[in-house]
Amino acid sequence: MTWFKTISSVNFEGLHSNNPIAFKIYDSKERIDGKTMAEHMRFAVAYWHTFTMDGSDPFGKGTMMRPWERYSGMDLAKARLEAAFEFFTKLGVPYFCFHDIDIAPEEATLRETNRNIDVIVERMKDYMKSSNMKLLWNTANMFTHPRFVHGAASSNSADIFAYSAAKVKKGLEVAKELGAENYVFWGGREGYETLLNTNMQLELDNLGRFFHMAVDYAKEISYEGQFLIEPKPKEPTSHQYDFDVASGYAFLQNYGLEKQFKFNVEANHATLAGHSFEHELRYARVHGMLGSVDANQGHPLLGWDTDEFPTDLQMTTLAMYEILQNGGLGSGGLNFDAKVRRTSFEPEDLFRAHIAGMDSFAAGSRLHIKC
Ligand code: XLS
Ligand code: CA
Ligand code: CA
Repeated sequence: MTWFKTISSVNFEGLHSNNPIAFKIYDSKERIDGKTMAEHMRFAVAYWHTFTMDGSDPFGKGTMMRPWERYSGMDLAKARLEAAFEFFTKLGVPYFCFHDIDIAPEEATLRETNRNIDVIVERMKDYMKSSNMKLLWNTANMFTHPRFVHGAASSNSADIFAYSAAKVKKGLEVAKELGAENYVFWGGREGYETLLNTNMQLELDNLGRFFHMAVDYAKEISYEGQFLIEPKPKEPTSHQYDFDVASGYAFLQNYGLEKQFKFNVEANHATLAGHSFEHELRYARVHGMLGSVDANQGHPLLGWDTDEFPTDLQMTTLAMYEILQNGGLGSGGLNFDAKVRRTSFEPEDLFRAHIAGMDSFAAGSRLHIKC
């Protein structure tokens, strides 16, 4: 089935073009400094924001009725997968990223959920082969289900620690199966609301143990992708343990994990921490810890995680300076952890938003590479 009927493919047309469904600056094949633009940027689409979210916010229901949502359960997962690969191919990005339960429905037991994941992963492998798409990273969602109310690895329940470990075990197997170039840990609910009911020492020790278990299991199954921690200072908890790159780096050193991990730096999380995006990138870079980037932006007037598509050219320019000084992102890339606003409910808006983000980063890099 064709899901995006009004779009054929997005091409580079240059600055003179008035076509909203065309790149004005990003030319994937243009070679600059020995690399194509596609190789410099390594763009990735985030499965969750682009294919699973419906535009709901704390004040209102979803506004986006995606055509694949006429299905449910595994039929929905299969339709969404087909739509996703059509989108990737038409947009012309080389990578994508997902959480386990973005791609397959969660069931009452982990065994059943994993069975669903296996079915989708098998299909995904075929789509990846025929489209040449690659997986930048996958991760486990350990924050949506009520069982994660007190966190996952830092939960006060041993059962939840074990459940989370089993989810990551599966995630690493999927990463190996699909050749994921990185595996991401974003802290989810690893944090606290008040110290009065929190054993911080134990929670941090458990987090450290959890990461060591993941590293050991990757070794056991010969998964060689790069482990990444994605810092965020707050939201959902008031105090997230991976506050920013500096505190995350101190944590990794304290638990003897600094050689196994790098950072996935998100622009909006930098803003929430009271830093600039380029500060977080620089801090990671000068410590040899810059692994990948969640390329979005926060709203300058709002204090929460708005995950907007990046269109601030000053920000993309300063970010690309850090990335180029770093010699590129290695196995990392620029992942659009960004969502269209709830007023942009037409499927075509997904293309417009990604084009704006890709052109903005291309503009940011051009300034440095050309001069
Ligand atoms: C949430 C995070 C999340 C991670 C992946 O704020 O940005 O989306 O990137 O779990
Ligand atoms: Ca975010
Ligand atoms: Ca993110």
